[in-house]
Amino acid sequence: MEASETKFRICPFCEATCGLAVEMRGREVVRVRGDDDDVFSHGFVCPKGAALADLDTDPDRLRTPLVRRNGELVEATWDEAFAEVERRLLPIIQAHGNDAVAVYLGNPTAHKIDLTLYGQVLIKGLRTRNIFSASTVDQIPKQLASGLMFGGYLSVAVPDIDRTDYLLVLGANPFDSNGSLWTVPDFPGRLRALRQRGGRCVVVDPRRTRTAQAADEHVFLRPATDVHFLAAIVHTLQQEDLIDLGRLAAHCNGIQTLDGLFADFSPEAVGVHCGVPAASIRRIARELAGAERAAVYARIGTCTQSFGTTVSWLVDLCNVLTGNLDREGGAMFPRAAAFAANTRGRPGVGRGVRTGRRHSRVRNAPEVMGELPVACLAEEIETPGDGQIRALFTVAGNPVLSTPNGERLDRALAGLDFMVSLDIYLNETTRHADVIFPGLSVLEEAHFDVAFPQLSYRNAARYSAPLVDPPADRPHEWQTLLRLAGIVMGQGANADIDALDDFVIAAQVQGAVADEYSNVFDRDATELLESLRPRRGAARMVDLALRSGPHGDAFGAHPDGLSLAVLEANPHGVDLGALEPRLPEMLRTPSGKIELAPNMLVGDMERVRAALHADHAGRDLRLIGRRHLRSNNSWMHNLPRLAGGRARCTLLIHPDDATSRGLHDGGMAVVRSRVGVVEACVEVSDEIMPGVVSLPHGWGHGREGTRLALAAREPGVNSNALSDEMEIDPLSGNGVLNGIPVEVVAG
Ligand SMILES: Nc1nc2c(c(=O)[nH]1)N[C@H]1C(S)=C(S)[C@@H](COP(=O)(O)OP(=O)(O)OC[C@H]3O[C@@H](n4cnc5c(=O)[nH]c(N)nc54)[C@H](O)[C@@H]3O)O[C@H]1N2
Ligand SMILES: Nc1nc2c(c(=O)[nH]1)N[C@H]1C(S)=C(S)[C@@H](COP(=O)(O)OP(=O)(O)OC[C@H]3O[C@@H](n4cnc5c(=O)[nH]c(N)nc54)[C@H](O)[C@@H]3O)O[C@H]1N2
Ligand code: SF4
Ligand SMILES: [Mo]
Repeated sequence: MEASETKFRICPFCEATCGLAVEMRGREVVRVRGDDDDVFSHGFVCPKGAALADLDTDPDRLRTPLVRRNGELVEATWDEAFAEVERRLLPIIQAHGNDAVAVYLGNPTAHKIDLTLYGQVLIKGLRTRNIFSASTVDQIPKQLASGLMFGGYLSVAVPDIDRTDYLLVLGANPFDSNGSLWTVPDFPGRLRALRQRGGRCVVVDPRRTRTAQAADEHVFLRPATDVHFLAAIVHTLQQEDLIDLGRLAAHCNGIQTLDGLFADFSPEAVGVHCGVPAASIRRIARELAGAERAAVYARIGTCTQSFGTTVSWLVDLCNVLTGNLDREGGAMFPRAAAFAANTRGRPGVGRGVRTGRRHSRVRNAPEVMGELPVACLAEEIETPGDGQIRALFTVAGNPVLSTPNGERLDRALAGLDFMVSLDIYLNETTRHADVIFPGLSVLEEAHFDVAFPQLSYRNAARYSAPLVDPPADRPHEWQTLLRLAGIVMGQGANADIDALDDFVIAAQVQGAVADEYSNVFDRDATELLESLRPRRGAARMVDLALRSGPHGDAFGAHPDGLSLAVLEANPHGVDLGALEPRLPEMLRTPSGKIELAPNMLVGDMERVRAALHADHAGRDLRLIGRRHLRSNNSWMHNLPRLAGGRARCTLLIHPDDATSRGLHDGGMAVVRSRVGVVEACVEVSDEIMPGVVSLPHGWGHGREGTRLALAAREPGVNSNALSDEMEIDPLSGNGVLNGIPVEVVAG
């Protein structure tokens, strides 16, 4: 028998980016463990990482393009599939213009270099205003708040968990999610260490999650009232004279604007609304201010609500006002080795961020970060007129299951003139496509994280080479995206994509040598391009970004610096040390200061005030989501190692609410919202607070035309049949996926 060999690969499934040790025999995966020598994750792994092999061998995973012929999706050659795109798409663009074509980028776009880097090339080539992504059902509120305060959409402060004494967590469950906008493998171990050294962790969540159970204190909070809870924390800091900006004082604008802004939000005024005793809010404010080193962290539960941006601002306001931003043990800014906008250009000042440079056609929702809210996608497809969306590219996304009123979108997709999907499955969304281009096996791809080192608990640089070569005839996804870019730019299905790729990298090199603050300023672009040879595609872009980045070798000028070759020689990664203070150098606001009181957010406080007094009549329960360790959004339910066990797509309900409705554990309940109705299996538990029910998202499999045999056996229901596409955070455009008013009756 062939000897086995252990190879190393960063896990691409979630933001923890664990290093995996993959034992292989030839092309076959024998075993997957955590890589103990990984400089960043030190051996941590979860069941999803270990299921890597299942994804490689999944018989349902697409390996050949599919093209719709006479209504049926049938296998086709790559050339046939690209030719079909050219044949069908170009007439649509010619007749109706570029805006008639929309793009939706899904979550794996943030995890896969090919998709991250070349998705943008396709978008540029398309020149459409209709760009959508999973960002508007996820983190865009936090990005907007960070952009307004610090000047960069990825300048997000993360807790320095290994050195903090106090961690306040709202709306996040890293025990199951492994963290988000905070790359922190082994959160459970780090929390344990924090508590062992005498630190304290408080979790604010409408459900007693595994994270809450492991913390020192769990505070039940009514969904979507975080904004009031945090306003009361700020109120208390102000009123009790607990504000101490420390060294940040010199770097802040707008502190006076905050005076009086929170006057109406005393803990006593918001307590009942939040479902939290006023005394607890006051105490938490005092603890936060009194702790030697503290950090506030909030995630999905606080972003996917109508005050998402304002809550995200208040989180960092708490960090700043208690003197905990940008200091050891507080909330800090990583310094990534590549691709970080806050390490480029002039340090300490920049253009800041602007939104609303254009608006959606039907609802007039403002653009943020160059995109429109995905909650608007269905109406933009359905509503006739100039600028109507007639064709769609989905790239690694499943919006039918992941976006508000997904069932309406499901119907809208059926009405498109043409749809192309880059995906590895024929699922609830891609079943509507006319052409599907599959990605490679996870074993066949290189890996480099573009975004997550900008959000990491510690600075490090890591790269994974492919574990095995792809079959010769199968393109990398960057090549697929370039061919599609060639088509939409009118160069035809057989455009010279190498020339296109050379063009793209040349522009990036030009940008680097023109940046007077870069380590390659004024260098000869041709010489730099020459030394990137023979790399191509994503690897070449990564090499350029590393070498011209803050730790880079500057193409020889700093011989000890980083390059892709250095990372290839270090398969367990290169540690770049604990986070270090970065203010004011990382700021990119026009003022060169932290903007504590951006107009947009101060202005939103009026709405916050009104919500405090809104009447809560109507549907009596509030629906929230949840995540399970062995699930990943909508697309890992087909893997044997992760499937099975207890049913996971259940409606969690408090015993009191169950009793009053005649519901019992294991029985069925009908859940109705303004937009939809589902029938779900009931799970009675006091881990959820009274008045709140929970359904996980990403379920609702087994539809006609999909090919997910195992997932179809335990299909679950689509929780986004209940979320309302008309409810968004007006500032960021993010969908409201938590706190949805619902009515529940026995089924
Ligand atoms: N109710 C509710 N809804 C939610 C959430 C919630 O908490 N509650 N969470 C939201 C969040 S945070 C997110 S990020 C979104 C996710 O929203 P989406 O990104 O739309 O959904 P995913 O389920 O992540 O879909 C990923 C898709 O990528 C495909 N894929 C996987 N690997 C590859 C690859 O290598 N190449 C290609 N081309 N495709 C690949 C999968 O088959 C799948 O179709 O859902 C959101 N929706
Ligand atoms: N196992 C697994 N891991 C994942 C994913 C997955 O699907 N499965 N998805 C990945 C993705 S795309 C993302 S973005 C991250 C998300 O990572 P997290 O942000 O940690 O997401 P969740 O685990 O959904 O935790 C959100 C918490 O918010 C709570 N919540 C709901 N509404 C409110 C509210 O109004 N206020 C407060 N304070 N809390 C509320 C919920 O009860 C829940 O415990 O996870 C990633 N990792
Ligand atoms: S926590 Fe699990 S899914 Fe996330 S990166 Fe680590 S092994 Fe992969
Ligand atoms: Mo996400």
